[in-house]
Amino acid sequence: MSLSNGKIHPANGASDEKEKPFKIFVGYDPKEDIAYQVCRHSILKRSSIPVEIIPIKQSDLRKSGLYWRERGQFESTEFSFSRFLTPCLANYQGWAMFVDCDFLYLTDIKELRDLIQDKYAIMCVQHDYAPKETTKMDGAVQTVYPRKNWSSMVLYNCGHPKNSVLTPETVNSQTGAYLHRFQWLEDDEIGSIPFVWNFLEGHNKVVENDATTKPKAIHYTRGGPWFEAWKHCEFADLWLNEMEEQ
Ligand SMILES: [Mn+2]
Repeated sequence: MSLSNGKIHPANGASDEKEKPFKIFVGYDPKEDIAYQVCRHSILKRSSIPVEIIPIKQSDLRKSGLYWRERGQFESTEFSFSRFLTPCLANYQGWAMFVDCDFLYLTDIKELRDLIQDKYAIMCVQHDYAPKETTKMDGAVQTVYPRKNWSSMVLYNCGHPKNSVLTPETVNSQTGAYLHRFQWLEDDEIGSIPFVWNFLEGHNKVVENDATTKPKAIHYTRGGPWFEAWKHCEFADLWLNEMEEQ
């Protein structure tokens, strides 16, 4: 399979032809290429608005001089820090989304985009969550900290003045705590999105007859079916079906 940058998906619905594509930056790790492909496919297939999906590849960012920090021992993926370049990569204009590659979308991304409110600097699912596992995926150490998982899917108001602090210099030098806890923002500048848009496999639960608990995007945060150890995880069938139909 080949990766294509900046694939533009035409609108399926009756949206304005002049509408700018919604930019979606997906964290890319060469160890999880298939996860990226399936995530991308799951968004494009259901989208009724034009979207532009751009993988955040550390090797490309290093070549272009936007990323130079050394990999720390607590970074479980190649996009642990580079994700915070999202506003920069979107030229500090409009709204753009960042999402980890280990997501599977089950719903039209337009529904998520329609939740955007310009008064916020960012919007995300505000999990109250402490993971039970101490290791994830291929054994990389997992750390526990406040706002865990909040940064895995974020809508960035890239032109918001507060986000201008997210320069390459900041992203390359600041601590994990500063970045992952959004310490450049006040609490009331962070908008909240329903948890079903970052439904944590193994943690969040579907409640029978409660439509508000039905996942719109599944996050295989412990490791997904593309890893041998997780091939029977909850919702594995949905991911495997999506992979096969590509
Ligand atoms: Mn993840």
